[in-house]
Amino acid sequence: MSEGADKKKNYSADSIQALEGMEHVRMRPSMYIGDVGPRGLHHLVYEVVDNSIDEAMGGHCDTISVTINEDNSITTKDNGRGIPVDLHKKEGVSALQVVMTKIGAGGKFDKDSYKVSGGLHGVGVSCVNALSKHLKATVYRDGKIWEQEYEKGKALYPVKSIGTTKERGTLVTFTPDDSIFTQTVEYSYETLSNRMRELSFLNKGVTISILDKRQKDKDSETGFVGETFYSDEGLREFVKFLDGNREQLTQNIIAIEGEKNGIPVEVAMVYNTSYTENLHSYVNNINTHEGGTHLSGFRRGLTTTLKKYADNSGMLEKLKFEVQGDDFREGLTAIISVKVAEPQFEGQTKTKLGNREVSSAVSQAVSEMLTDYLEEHPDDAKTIVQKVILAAQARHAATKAREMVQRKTVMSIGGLPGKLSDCSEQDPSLCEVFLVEGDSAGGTAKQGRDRNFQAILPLRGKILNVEKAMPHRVFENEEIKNIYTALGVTIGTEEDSKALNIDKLRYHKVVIMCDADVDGSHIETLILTFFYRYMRELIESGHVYIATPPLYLVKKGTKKQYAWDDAERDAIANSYSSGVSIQRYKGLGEMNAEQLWDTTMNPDFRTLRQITIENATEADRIFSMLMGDEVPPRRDFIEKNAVYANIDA
Ligand code: 0RA
Repeated sequence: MSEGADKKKNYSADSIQALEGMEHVRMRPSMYIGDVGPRGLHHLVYEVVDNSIDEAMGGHCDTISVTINEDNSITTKDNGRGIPVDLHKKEGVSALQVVMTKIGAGGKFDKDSYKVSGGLHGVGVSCVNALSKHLKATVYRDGKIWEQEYEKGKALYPVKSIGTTKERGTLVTFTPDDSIFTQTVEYSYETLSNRMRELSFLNKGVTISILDKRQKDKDSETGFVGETFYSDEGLREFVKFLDGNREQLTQNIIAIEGEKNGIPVEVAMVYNTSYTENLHSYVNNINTHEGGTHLSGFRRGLTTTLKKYADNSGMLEKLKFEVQGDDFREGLTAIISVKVAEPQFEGQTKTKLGNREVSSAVSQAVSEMLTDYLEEHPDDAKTIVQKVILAAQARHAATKAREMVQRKTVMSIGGLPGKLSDCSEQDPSLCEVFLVEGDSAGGTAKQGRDRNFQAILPLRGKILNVEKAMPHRVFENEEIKNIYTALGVTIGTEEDSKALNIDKLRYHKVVIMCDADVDGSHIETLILTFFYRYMRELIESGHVYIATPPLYLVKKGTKKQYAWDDAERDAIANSYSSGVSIQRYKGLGEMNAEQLWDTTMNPDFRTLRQITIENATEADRIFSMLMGDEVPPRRDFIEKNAVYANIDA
C-alpha cells in the first residue's frame, strides 16, 4: 500500500471515530446535556456562550450577544479570537471543523488557557452541533471571514473564506433538532436573559446582550424585546441586585477578590434586616445549588472570624448561651464564586463541589478579608455583632418552639394534626397530601378524594408570611406546625439547627390546592414561600406540586366540559351552535366533590404542576419582593404581570 493510501485510510478511520462520537451524542443526548426537555434545550445556548466567556476570561473578548431569531434558532456572537481555522495536522481538516465535529476536542488547544468556564457538563460546541438540525459557524480571524455549515453535526462543505474583515470573533447560528428535543424547541426569553444577567455579574467588564426577534417592542432601539447587561463591580452589584427588595443593615457591601493556593476566590456579602440566610455559590460560573466545599469554607471563615471579633469586643459577655454557626448567617446575603481547574461535582443534581482543597482556600480568603474589614469599619462591626446576638436570642426561643413541633412529630400515633384526613395506604411513595385552602373546600376535597392514597389537610385562610416573621414565630404558628407534623419531616441536627430531615416524609406528593383566583394565588405564594424558606429540600427533591382546578364549566344540555382558560372556554362554546351556559368557578368551594375529583384530583385526568427551582437566585428575589417589606417593587411586579391578576376582573 502506498503511503498516501495509508494516510487516507487512517484519516477516514479517525473521522469515523469522530462521527461515532457525534452519533453517540445524538443517541444519548442526556448523557451530555442532562436532559432533552426545556432545560437541555437552553443548555445548548449556555454551552456556546461559555466558550465566549472563556475568551473573555482570557482577556480576549469583551462583548457577547445572544439573539433568539424569529424561527427559534439562536445566534451567538462574540469578539474573541475566533475559532482557529488553520489546518489541524492530525485530523487533516480545518481546526474549525475539528472543534465543531469532534467530541471532546473541547476547543482550546493551548494548554495555558484558563479553561475553567464550561457548562454544567462542559461538553463543548460540537455537542451543540450534533444536536442541531442546522448550524452555521462564521469566524472573523486574520483579516478574513470563514464559514462552515453543518446538519446534525455533519459538515456540508469544507471551511471556506467568504470575504475580508477587520473584526475578530465567532458567530454561531443553530437550530435545535426537533427530533431530539421532542417536547419543545421554543426558547424562553426569561430563562436566557436571567442567565445572561447572572453571567454578567459573575464576569464583570463583559457586555452581554440578549435580543428576542420574536417579540416586537416599539419603544426599544432595536425594535425588539431585549436587554444589555454590564457589571462594573461584579458580585458587589449582584448582591445589591438580590437584596434590592430588602433593607441593608450596613451601608457597605463587603467584598473580596483574590487568589488562594492558586484558586481564584470572589465573595460579596451584606447583612439585611430579614431573618433568612441567602447564600449563592458558583464554581466556574455554574450555580452550585447543593453547595459543597467552597460553601463550607465560606461558612467556616465567616464563623471563626466573627466569633473571634465578637469575643474580643466583650459584647457577648451578657449572653447566657453559646452563639452558633447559623446565628452568624441570619439576614446574610452572600455570593461565593470560585474558579476550579478540575472541578469534581457530586450530589443528586451534580451541583455540589467536592474538591477538598477549595474549602481551606475560601476559608482563609474570607478570614483575611473580613478581619481587615471589621478593623477598618468598627461601626459596621458593632451593628453586625448586635444582629448576631439578636439572632442567637431568637434561635434560643425558636429551639423551644421547635421542640414542641418535634415532640409531636416523633409521637406519630395520636400526634397527627386533628384536621388531617389521612389516607389508608402506608407506603409514602404512593401517598399524596392535598393542602387545601379553607375548611369548606377541605370538606369537598375530603368527600371527593380517593381515601386509599389521598390525604387532605385543610389550612385556615392566609398562612403566616414567613418572609416577614422571626423564625420562632414560624414554628409557633398553628398551620405551620400542622404541616410539619402531617408531613412527618423533622428539623434540626447537631450541626445545623435548621437542617431538614425528609427521610420520614409521609407523602411523596405534596399538592397545594387553592382557588383559581387572585386570593388563591396569593395563598399559593405564601405556602410556596414557606416551603422555599423552611423546606427547600422538599422542592428540590421534586415533592411539591400545585393543583390546577378549572376556571369554567361549559354546559350544553346534559353535556359538561371544563375549561382551564378563556381560549379553551371559547373553543368549547364555539363548538356548539347555541344554548350553551358557562359557569365561572370562583373557588374550589363552588365545585361539588365529584367535579373536584374529575378535574383536579383524579390522577388520570388532572394536571399537577411540579415546582422546581430552576434559578434559585431569581426565586429568592421574587419571594423577597412579593412577600417582603418594600411595597413599590411589588406593585411594579403585579402591574407588569397584570394579565395574571386580571383573570378575576
Ligand atoms: C478553540 C481554540 C481557541 C478558541 C476557540 C476554540 C473558541 C471557541 C468559541 C466558541 C464561541 N466563541 C469561541 N471563541 C473561541 C483558541 C484560539 C487561539 O488560540 O487563537
